[in-house]
Amino acid sequence: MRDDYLGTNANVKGVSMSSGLILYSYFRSSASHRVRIALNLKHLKFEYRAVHLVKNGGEQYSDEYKRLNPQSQVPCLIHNNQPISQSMAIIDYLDQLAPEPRLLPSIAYDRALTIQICEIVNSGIQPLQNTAVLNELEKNYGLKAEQKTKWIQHWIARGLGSLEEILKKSSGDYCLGDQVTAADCFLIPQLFSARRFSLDLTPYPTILRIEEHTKSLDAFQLAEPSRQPDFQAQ
Ligand SMILES: N[C@@H](CCC(=O)N[C@@H](CS)C(=O)NCC(=O)O)C(=O)O
Repeated sequence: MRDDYLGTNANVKGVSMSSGLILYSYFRSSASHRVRIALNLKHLKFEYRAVHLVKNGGEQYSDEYKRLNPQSQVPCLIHNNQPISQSMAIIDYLDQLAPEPRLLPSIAYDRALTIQICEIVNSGIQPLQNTAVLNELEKNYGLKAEQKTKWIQHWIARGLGSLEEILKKSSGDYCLGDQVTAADCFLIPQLFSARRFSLDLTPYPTILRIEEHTKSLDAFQLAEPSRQPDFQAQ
């Protein structure tokens, strides 16, 4: 067991709930949102530690946080003093730790389809709207606010368009039939970002139908950005 990762966290606000799991998160981070849903679905209590991605140039760049995640991104889950970053890896880990409900299905094709849906969000949409990418576009390529919004809308629409086609075939109440999977954990937070950037979601009726079903689940409600201790209205 490593005990050299966790410092005093002078720069991050903690809300202690006395359990072995600690989640470094930012209320608006869609990747953190995915993990919050997964933890809630599995009824795993966790201590929430907020990392403000904007304040003071971003707390994710502090030396203290970089010891946990050298990539300077949230989320980062700590278990047994060991850090895990990348929401896909975290959710896979949680599936090993607490197998019910299983978020990555055991049937090979269902598992592949789940990961396919997750990755469309994880590598096809979210990285293109990440804070660091947007800052780079602004700073070194001169993009103005309006152009950045168009850029974001373009990539989200492209990703949601392909998801809509896949989900027409794969979904029941949720992305894969009537069982909640990791695919739902990835899809729903992306819709919060889509709305934040004023994307018209009417071309995606299947996605909106799935979202309606998740809205009735506590695990999804409690994971929403507005329910987090570091939430700030804008
Ligand atoms: N693929 C990563 C994405 C992580 C990520 O991009 N996190 C964003 C917030 S959603 C972040 O920390 N951004 C900070 C920055 O860009 O400086 C995951 O799934 O965990």
